Formats: sequence, structure tokens, C-alpha cells
Amino acid sequence: MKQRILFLGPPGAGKGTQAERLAASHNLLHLSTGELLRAEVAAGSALGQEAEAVMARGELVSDSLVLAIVRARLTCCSGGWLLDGFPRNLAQAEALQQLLEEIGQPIELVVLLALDDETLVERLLARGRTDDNEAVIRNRLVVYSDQTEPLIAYYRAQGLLSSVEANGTVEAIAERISAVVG
Ligand code: B4P
Repeated sequence: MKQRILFLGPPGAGKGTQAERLAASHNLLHLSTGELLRAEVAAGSALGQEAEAVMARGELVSDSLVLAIVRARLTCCSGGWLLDGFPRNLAQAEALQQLLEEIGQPIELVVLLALDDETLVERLLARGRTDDNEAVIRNRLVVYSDQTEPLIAYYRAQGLLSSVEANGTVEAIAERISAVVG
């Protein structure tokens, strides 16, 4: 079974939903940069105040801020982990690679959750978070295709990528993911 896993995919593909299940069933540390940032916003910390407006526009929070959060959490633990929503651009992916080399914990598997844009928009509108109105969602999809999608080729070239269809029920998708995790 793979122990160090990364979930990649567009906003609304269900990364958070599936990561939570897999982390619980496989006893992995679940790190969601989106969740961690929302917690900082809710706490009203300096970091949260910096992130809030950026997230509300559907843009990406600065690399240095997100990296600081991930570094603090990954260096604390030696067991398996599941990164959800990070990295989101090439700079973050390269910084992550460097960090993982430092701590001797290379990625074993990248799971790409693939879903068409119209289903993504429907799901996010139904979710109804504050950053889930249609204009912001469309912007997040543009940011995804400009900045995050290049990571598919990056991880494919390293032989780490497995693509999973992210349509259907939560259970059906979870089974497909289990099959690639082993
Ligand atoms: P995230 O929190 O990562 O959220 P997301 O991509 O929108 O959603 P996810 O794919 O996890 O979908 P979910 O399971 O919720 O990012 C939010 C923001 O944080 C970003 O826009 C950015 O500003 C910032 N951020 C985060 N990480 C960053 C980074 N590394 N660098 C810079 N900025 C960063 O599922 C969506 C909905 O679909 C839910 O309502 C769910 O219930 C539903 N759903 C799930 N599976 C379903 C299914 N099979 N069928 C029907 N509905 C389903």
C-alpha cells in the first residue's frame, strides 16, 4: 500500500471528500491546505487575514505562506501522509520536492481526480461555501488550468501519476482510488 500520496485535480473534483475517507481508512495524516487556510481565516490570525481576500477571489494564496504551513506539519511526523490541494503550481511542486528530499520521504503516488467543468460548477454551487459563487468558481477553474494543470505532466514524467474518473457516487470513486493505492 502506498503511504505518501498526493491528490491532484480541479476545484470541486472531490479531493477533500475522498482524502478524508482514505486518510481515515489507511491511517494517514491528512493535510488539506484549503482547510488549514480556512482555519486560519476563522481564527482571524495575521496569516488568515492575508489569505481571506485572495481566497474570496478564487486566486492562489502566496507560495511562501502555504509552504510554511506544509513544512511545519510534514516535518513533525514520520508516518504516511496524504496531501490534498497542495501543490497547486510548479513552484510549490519544486519546493515540496526539495522539502521531501530533505526529510527523506519521497512521494509514492499522485492520484489525479478527473471531472468535466460543468459537473464541477454544479457541485461547487451546491456546496455553497463563501468562495462558491459562479464568477469565483469560473475564475478558480481558469487558475487551475493555468497554474495547476501543468503538474499533471510534471508527475506523469516522474512515473507517479494515476488518473481516476471522479464522476459517480462517493463510494464508487473511493473504490477506484483504493484500487490504485493498493
Ligand atoms: P480547496 O479547499 O482545496 O477546495 P476545492 O479545490 O474547491 O475542493 P475539493 O476538490 O477538495 O472538493 P470537495 O471535496 O470539497 O481550496 C480552496 C481555496 O484555498 C483555493 O481556491 C485557494 O484560494 C486556497 N488554496 C488551497 N490550497 C492552496 C495552495 N496550495 N496554494 C495556494 N492557495 C491554496 O467537493 C466539492 C463538493 O462536491 C462538495 O460539496 C462535496 O460534498 C461534493 N462532492 C464530492 N464528491 C461528490 C460526488 N461523488 N458526487 C456529488 N457530489 C460530490
